[in-house]
Amino acid sequence: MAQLVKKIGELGLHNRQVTHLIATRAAAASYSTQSEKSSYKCVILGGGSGGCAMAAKMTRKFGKGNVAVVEPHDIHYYQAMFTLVGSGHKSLTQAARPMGKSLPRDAKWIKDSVASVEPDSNTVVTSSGLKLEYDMLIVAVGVQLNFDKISGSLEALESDPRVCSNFSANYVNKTHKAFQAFPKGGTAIFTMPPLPIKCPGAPQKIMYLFDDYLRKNGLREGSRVLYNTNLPVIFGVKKYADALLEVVKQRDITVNFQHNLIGVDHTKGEATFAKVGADPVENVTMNYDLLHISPSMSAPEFLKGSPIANEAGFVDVSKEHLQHTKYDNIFAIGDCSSAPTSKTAAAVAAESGILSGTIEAFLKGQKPSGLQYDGYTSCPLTTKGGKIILAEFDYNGQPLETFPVNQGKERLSMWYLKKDAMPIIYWQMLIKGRWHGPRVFRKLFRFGMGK
Ligand code: FAD
Ligand code: UQ1
Repeated sequence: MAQLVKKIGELGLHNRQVTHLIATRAAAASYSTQSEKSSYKCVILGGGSGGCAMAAKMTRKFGKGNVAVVEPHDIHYYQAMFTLVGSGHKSLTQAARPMGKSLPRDAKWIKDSVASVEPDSNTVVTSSGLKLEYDMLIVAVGVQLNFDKISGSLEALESDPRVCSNFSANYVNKTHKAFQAFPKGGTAIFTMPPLPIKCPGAPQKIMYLFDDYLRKNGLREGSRVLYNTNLPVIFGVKKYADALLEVVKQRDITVNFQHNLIGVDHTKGEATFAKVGADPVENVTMNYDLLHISPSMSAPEFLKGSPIANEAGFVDVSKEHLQHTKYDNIFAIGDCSSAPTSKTAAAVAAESGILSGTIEAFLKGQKPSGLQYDGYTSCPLTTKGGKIILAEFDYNGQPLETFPVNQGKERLSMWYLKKDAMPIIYWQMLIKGRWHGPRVFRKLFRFGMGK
């Protein structure tokens, strides 16, 4: 309970929500002592976007007591809102819900973390030593943040008010404070690590909102805004890359391609970057007055080297149906899967619809034959307060836009879609397993023609 109170302090929750959170936590705790059962029809690993969506679907299918979710955290975060939390347009409280309220009531929440998966004996082992047997397993554990790969970054995030990161619930609240403390004429650096990461647009979305903040507060003149990216391009899809290159030009933002953040010295206010591909090795050190860090990411540690992972550590599933390539009763959804899409909640939504069909086929003893996942993913690029370029594309990097307008243009309508409509869709539909992405609308707007 002491830990919960600390968490509440960190989050700055209101009294009503605190009472509610404690009540939910208590209910969930008694839930997990209710039964000794350790064998389930369906075990789901992770209670994030994909885990909640599939838990809702599987509970509706198999009924109470047949689905277990292993998830160590008390709070579920709607991480896609973190960009607007960092920019000060939303609060962290608005992006948080108690885990017990995010998971379906009829699923059993096992508040523990997964230590290993033993697919040959259909068993999951948790950190506390619990052994769970499953008929089918859905892996939805997301990615881990590797701040430890950037020397000095964690110390800087802990103790330097100029250093922030929208990628972590622990540090996202520092971002807007760092905006407010930024001195006119200073230098702000936004970093982009090697892929894969979740929401690869997020490292630059917050930069545009910062630039907008400076302009609105008369602080932009004489100040420098830098985007230091490990990549050789600003975005992976040409249509949106062209639009974003125009945005950085108009806003006088300096883009340093192939610069990978390797170290931070917060005592000197310095960030060091390795020049990617330089031979001999070449590093460059820059001063900062604000540093927004996007860390590199990988599959969670327990997956790396596990029998269900590929060489990179991601769950090895077919990219069309999300079923394991070797174990028919294992499936993956979201950021931890090997599906080579851009990792987003929008992708999770589309994948959840596909996975339902795959699981139906599996339960009938058949190979999946229905709709195939085309890699649909979406990235709402906040180019300023009130404007968004809504990137939507498939596995081949081909635009797959929902609306019958050019989404490569900055639009106010898409801002409202992200700020006001998406949270409703997320909380009321996606995590309840009732949102499979905007495919039906895309079809509708095109009178059933096209993809
Ligand atoms: P997650 O939602 O991260 O959930 C993984 C869960 O697994 C977590 O609850 C974790 O605690 C749990 N877990 C981890 N390890 C273990 C273990 N060993 N045992 C048990 N449980 C474990 N997406 C969009 O579509 N649009 C956006 O605009 C957007 N913007 C973003 C901006 C930011 C700053 C960030 C950080 C993300 C953004 N995303 C966006 C991406 C989106 O949030 C993720 O792609 C999505 O949450 C992936 O869902 P998931 O279920 O795979 O992983
Ligand atoms: C989406 O489906 C989704 O999942 C809920 C997001 O994550 C929060 C998104 O950011 C976006 C843009 C979509 C796509 C939805 C539409 C209506 C284009």
